[in-house]
Amino acid sequence: MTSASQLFEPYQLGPITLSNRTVMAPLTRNRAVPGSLVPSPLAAEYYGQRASAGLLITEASQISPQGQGYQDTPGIYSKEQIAGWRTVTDEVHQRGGKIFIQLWHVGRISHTELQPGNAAPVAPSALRANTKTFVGGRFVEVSTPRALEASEIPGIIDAYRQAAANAIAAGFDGVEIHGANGYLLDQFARDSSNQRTDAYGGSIENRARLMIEVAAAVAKEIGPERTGIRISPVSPANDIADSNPQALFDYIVDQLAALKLVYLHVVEGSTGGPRDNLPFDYGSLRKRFGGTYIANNGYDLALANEVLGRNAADLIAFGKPFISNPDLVERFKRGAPLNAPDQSTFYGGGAKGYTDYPTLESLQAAQ
Ligand code: 8OZ
Repeated sequence: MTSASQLFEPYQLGPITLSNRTVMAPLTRNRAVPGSLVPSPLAAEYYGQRASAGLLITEASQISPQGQGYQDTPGIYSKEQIAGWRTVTDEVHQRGGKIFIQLWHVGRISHTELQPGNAAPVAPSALRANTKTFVGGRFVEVSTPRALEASEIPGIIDAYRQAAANAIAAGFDGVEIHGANGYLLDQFARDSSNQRTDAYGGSIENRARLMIEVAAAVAKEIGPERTGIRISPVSPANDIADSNPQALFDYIVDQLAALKLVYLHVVEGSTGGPRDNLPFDYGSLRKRFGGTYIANNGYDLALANEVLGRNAADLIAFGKPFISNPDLVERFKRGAPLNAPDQSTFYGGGAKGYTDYPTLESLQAAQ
C-alpha cells in the first residue's frame, strides 16, 4: 500500500467513524442572515456538498452577541440559530458526513458597530490590535477594547458551555473550541495581548487558565469525546505574539491532554501564510497530547501524504481547497485538477463562490 492511500482510510474519532482522514477546516464566509445571524439559507447546501470530507468543521460561530467581530457571521446562542444549524447537520448526516461547529469569541477583534449597545469589545487588557475587521461591507480598523473584569469571566465560560449544549441540540457531532488566530482565548494566552495582574495574567499557568477552563466546562457539558480545540502557537494572525510560544503551548497541551479532549487541531506556522515563520516543535504537542492531532495550514495532497506517512498527524485539514472543490476527496483520489478559489467571494455574498463550484461529475455531465 502506498502512503497516498492513508488519506482515504477511515478513522475513529472518539465515538464517530470518519470515512477518511481529510477535514474541512473552519472557514469564515459571512453569509448568515443579517439581524438574526442564523446560518445562510444556502449553508445546508454548502456543507452538504462537502459531506465527503472525513470531518467538516463549520465556520467560526459566535457563542454570544459580544463574541461577534465581523459582519454576518452565524451565532449559536439563539433558538432560531439552533434551528438553522439543524438544517445543516441534517443535510450533512443524510449525505453520510460528520460535522463539528467551531465555537468563537473574538475578544478584541471587533468593532463597536457590532457590539451590544455599541459598547467597546472586551479583551484581557485594553490594548487595541493593529488589524482590521469586516463590517458594513468594508474592512475597518478594530475598536479599542476594554479589559474584562475578573467577575465577568465566569459568564464568558458559561457562554461557551451553553453554546456547546446548543450545538448538540442542533445535531452536531461535536464542537471545536476556537483557541487560535488572536481571538479571545489566544489573547489571554499570549503575552503581547495580556497584561493582567490577576489569576488570568502573568505566568504561563495564569494566561492559559481561561482556555483550559473553557475546555473543561465544554467537555463537562457535552463530553470530552465530542470536544476538540484549535490553536495556532506561532501565528501572528490578528496582531498577536508571545515571547515563549513553545513553553506556553507545551503547557496548554499538557492540560488539554489531561482533559482527554478528542482532538488537537494545530495551525502550523502563520495562518494562511508561511508554515515556517518561526521555529516551533509541533511534534512536542503531538506527543504531549497523545490523542488525535489535526494538522492544518497550506497542505496539499503531497504534503498530506508525507506527514501522514511519517505519522506526524492523524488528520489533515484543508481550507481554501475545500471552498472551491466540494468533491475535494474524489479529486485527490483521482489525481484530478482542482478548481482555483475565487478570493473575491470568500467573505459575504450569496451562492456565487459558495455553492456553485463544480464537481468533476457536474463538469463531465456538462460536456
Ligand atoms: C478570516 C476572516 C475572518 C475571520 C480565523 C475566524 O482566522 C477567522 C477568520 C478568518 O480564525
